[in-house]
Amino acid sequence: MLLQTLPARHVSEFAADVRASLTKAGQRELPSKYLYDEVGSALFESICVLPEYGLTRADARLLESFSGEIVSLLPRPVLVAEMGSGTGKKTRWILESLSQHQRTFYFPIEISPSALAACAKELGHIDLVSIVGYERPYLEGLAAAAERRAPGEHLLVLFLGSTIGNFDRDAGDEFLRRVRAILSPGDALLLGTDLMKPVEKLLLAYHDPVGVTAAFNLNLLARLNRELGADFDLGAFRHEARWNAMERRVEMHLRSAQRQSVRIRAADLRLSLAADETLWTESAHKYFPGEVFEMAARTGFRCDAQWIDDEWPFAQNLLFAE
Ligand code: AVJ
Repeated sequence: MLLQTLPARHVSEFAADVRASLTKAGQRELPSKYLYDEVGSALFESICVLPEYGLTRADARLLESFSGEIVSLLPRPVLVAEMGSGTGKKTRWILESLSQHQRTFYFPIEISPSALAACAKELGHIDLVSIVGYERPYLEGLAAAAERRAPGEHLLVLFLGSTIGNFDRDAGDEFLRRVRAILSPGDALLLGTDLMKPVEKLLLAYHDPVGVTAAFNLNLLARLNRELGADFDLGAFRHEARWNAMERRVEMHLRSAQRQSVRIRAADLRLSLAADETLWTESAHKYFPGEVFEMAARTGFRCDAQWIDDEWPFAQNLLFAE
């Protein structure tokens, strides 16, 4: 795989993001994208095989069963760009179906270098598929991939695994509009969305009894210690998964078990945390099937098809840029 990298983004950007989200008024936050360093990405891969976390298997089942049908609905020739490819395991089905019709360029876009390397290894040997990876933020990578398109070639953008669920609903709309602005009419977006299900089931998916999700969440503090010279005592924080019924999302928090003070050297910050105060680290929004058609219509797309898993409510949605 050819790897397109930008000059290493500076620690200072990470430090500035952390500082801004920890010092904003009201609920303190940490940006969820920083959960995925090498350790975090490995822990996320483990989450995906937990019996309580059915999301990734549902996503993969739908792609395995319907990639032929999905591909048959696409204009060709088509280039494939994937935002947040992870290890690329689920994408094999789409690339194999496509390569029955055409030679295919695949552009995985991933901020985690370890995930991108795994992706190259996983998908690097499919006949008639060429990979160029972009270690960049999603929209920058997508713009770069779109530039590689020759006249008459379309783009299929993959945004799988319900990563859209990390965004608040308004921010999700805004993100889809930005994706749309990079696309041309007739280009496709395959969007994976985790659907509403009973709350007990959702909470178990984000608070598994083995503690893998707790480790994934706490690793963010360990990362701040490693990379920003912070002194978080991981034993003084508890993982928490909360259902926010108003927003229809699971929120992950880290709850401070006691009054404590933490220093984050590279962010030039000293934090005083009250007992029971939380740091909000991630959101996972859940959708109704019909909601996706409305999201598409609001953001310059048309949703032409939707496939829903029978075992774990999850939808693949095929959108076209209008
Ligand atoms: C990768 C963002 C889709 O929200 O379900 C899993 C991340 N966090 N368990 C999700 C996650 C805790 C996951 N996404």
